[in-house]
This record gives sequence, C-alpha cells and structure tokens, in this order.
Amino acid sequence: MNWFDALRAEDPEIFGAIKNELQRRREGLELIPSENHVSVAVMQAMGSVLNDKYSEGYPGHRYYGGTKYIDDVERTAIERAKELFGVPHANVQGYSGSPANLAVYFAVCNVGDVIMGQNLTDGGHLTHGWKTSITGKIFKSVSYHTKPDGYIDIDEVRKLAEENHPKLIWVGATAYTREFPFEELGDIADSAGAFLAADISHIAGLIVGGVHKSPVNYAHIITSTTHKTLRGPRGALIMVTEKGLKKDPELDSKIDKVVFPGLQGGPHEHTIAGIAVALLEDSKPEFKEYAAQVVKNAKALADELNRRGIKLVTGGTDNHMLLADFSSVSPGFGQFAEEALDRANITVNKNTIPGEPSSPFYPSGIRLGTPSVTTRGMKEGEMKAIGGFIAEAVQEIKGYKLPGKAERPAYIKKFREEILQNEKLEEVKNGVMQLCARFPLYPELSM
Ligand code: DSN
Repeated sequence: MNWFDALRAEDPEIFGAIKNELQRRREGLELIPSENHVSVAVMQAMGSVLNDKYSEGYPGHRYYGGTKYIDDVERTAIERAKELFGVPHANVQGYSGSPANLAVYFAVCNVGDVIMGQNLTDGGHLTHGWKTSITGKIFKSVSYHTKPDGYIDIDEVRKLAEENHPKLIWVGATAYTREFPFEELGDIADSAGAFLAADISHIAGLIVGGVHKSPVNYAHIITSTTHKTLRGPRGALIMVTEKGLKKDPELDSKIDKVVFPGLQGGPHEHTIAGIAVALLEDSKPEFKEYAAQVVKNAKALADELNRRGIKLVTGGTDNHMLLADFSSVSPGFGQFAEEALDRANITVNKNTIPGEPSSPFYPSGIRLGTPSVTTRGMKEGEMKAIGGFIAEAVQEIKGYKLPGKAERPAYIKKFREEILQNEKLEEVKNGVMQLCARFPLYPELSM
C-alpha cells in the first residue's frame, strides 16, 4: 500500500492540503531557522499505533494498563537523550518548548519570584519572561539586553542579577546569532544563588554535532525543543545536569512531577518514539558532518549578504542563524521583505532587531537559517546563489515604507498586488525552483 492511499480515499481535502505543502517545500527554500525536514523514519514513528495509547505516568509507574511497549519506547528516548547530552536525567514528555519551560519555572520558583531572561526584542523567547507571556505576568520578570554591537551585555546581566536576586536565570534565545556565554552566565547564577536554565532549542543539534559549546557544565537545567536543529518531531526535552542535582538533589523528581501530573496529562508516545528515532540519527557520524555544514552554510550566506550590502545584526553568525537588519531601509520593512521573499519561494520570518524602532508585528528585520537547506544537501556554493536571490528580491521592494496605522491595510493590499505582478520576483522564483529541483526533497514520498 502506498503511504498516502488511505488518506487520499478518506479525506481528499486534508490529503490535498498535505500534498500542496509537500510541493511548496519541494519547490521552495525553507530558511526559517527553527524549521527542518525530518527523515521518513521519524515520520513513520509519529504516524504509528503509539498515537492510540494512554500512558499517564512514567516508565514502570503508569496509571494505565498495556504500557509494556510504550515503556520500551519512552525508556529508549530517555536513555538516548541522557547519552547524547551527557546528563543524568531527562524528561521527554513535554508537549513542546513552551510547556517544557513552564515546567522549569514551577519546579524551582514560586509565583511572584524574580526571574531573568533575554529581552524579546533583543532575541529572547516569549517564555523567558516577556510581558505578554504568562511567564512575564506571574513572575517578576527582569530582562537583560544585547549591546549596540548585538552581543549579550554580560555586564548588564551581572548588575541586574546582583540588584534583583533572581531565583532563575534563562540563557538561550530565539533570534541570537552568536555563541552563548554559558560559562559567564553560570558564574553569575552561582553568585546570585539562582538556578541557570539553558534553553538550547535552536542550537541543540549544533551542540550534539560539536559545533557549539555545551551548557552541561554551567547550567542546572537544560531545555530544548526537538524539531529544530535536532531534526525530530515537535516535542521537548527537559534535562537536569550533575550541577543541577548538586544544587538540589530532588530537582529531577521535581521536574517530573511538574510535567505530570502538574501541567500535562497523557504523554504523546508517538511523538516520543519519533524523538527517539531522531536522537539515534543525531548520534551518528553523518549528523556531525551535517551540523558542521549548517554552520559553514550560515557563514557563507552571511558573507554573500554582507557583500551585497545587507546589514546583519552582529555582522555575521557563529551558528545556524542570521538576522538581517533593515531598519536603515525603513522601520517595519521586515513585513515587506518576508512577503516579497515568500512570493519568490523563499520562506523566512519577519523578526525584531535589537533596539527595534517599529513593533513585533511590523518588525524591521528578517530571520534566516540554514538547517533545512543543509538537510537537502546544499553547500556553500548554493548559499552564495541564495544570498543573491535574497538581495535581488529585497532590492525590488526597497521603496515600500510602512505607513501609519490608518493607511496600513490599503497600503499592504496594494503592495501584495504589486509583488504578484513583479517580473523580477517571478524571475527570482524561477531561479529558486531550478535550484530546488537539483536537491529533491522526500523523493521516496509520492502523493
Ligand atoms: N519562536 C520560535 C522560533 O524560534 O521560531 C520558537 O518558539
């Protein structure tokens, strides 16, 4: 039986949407740094009978019968995570990164405690205490920032920690292109008596691949999503380090109790199976080569964008990600750049830049990343071509400027109509499609 036969017959509407998405991914460049293309083996583990099973609890201690094989799956995922990251404890049940981070808060803080994290518009994540996240409402959140050069302001972190006595400090971000100063943050947390939680969601695959420093000796807790550079399903890991157990010998069981029964019910064992498969793939020598190539590709893309006059926050990258700063073109230009690139089959996301002069919804930057195109097999030569496509597309729309709120809907509508008619963007799209055709995606899947 063909993998999709049953779905095609049963639900042509959803089958059609999946087919369209597969085609979109095949014919376009996915440059969102938090995305990737998982293996077919990972997809098969997720699309399995494990979906049907309830298994509240943990391996060997379940509230449901029939969990013998579920226990095998979850134990395997746990052991692989512990081995890969060099930690004594791993919880693999978090539904995704945000609930995993919430579990960390409730394991080590009480409502109202002071917490610290990187400011959202300086690249930090919503769940590290941003004002619109529950984490910024129920804890007293103190944000640290990046310096004008785009690097984390360590002196400010130290000063804020001395003044505010946080219970928990986050290191890790969603839009930061340089190596994280885990060691310095570890020292600051120790001096403040705080827990240090490293959220390595973006860079976990680079750490496993040996091309980014690991926080394992400096942080007490490590969280990560599993679907970014780790190239697994959408899920999360929460890990406790030796340092964490030294600070609180019950930290492992506190984390587990907050995840279940504190925050979640039945774990998604089909996802956990997919995570286990991804972690096995991540442990192979080929994955080290992949991670190294992700970084080489990001640096090559940065070089080409710099050469073409596109300004990058910090001037370049140490990891898989780049942040283009269009504030000097016009504040809020990220919206236009995202849409024009989308028109040319290049998927990116608009993003705030440090010192954002516009707003998170109409930000002045775009975020780019190389994990997905590297999975397709692209190398430095292709990055140079992609940098050229991006520069050409952006050049076409440089005259657009975000107007005041009242004029925005009509202005953006007109912009959308005009980019549809734009011949240069059509030409860039054709170039992108030709490049993509040389790097077939999921040739084994026919729909
Ligand atoms: N902010 C998401 C990203 O990095 O795309 C993760 O939550």
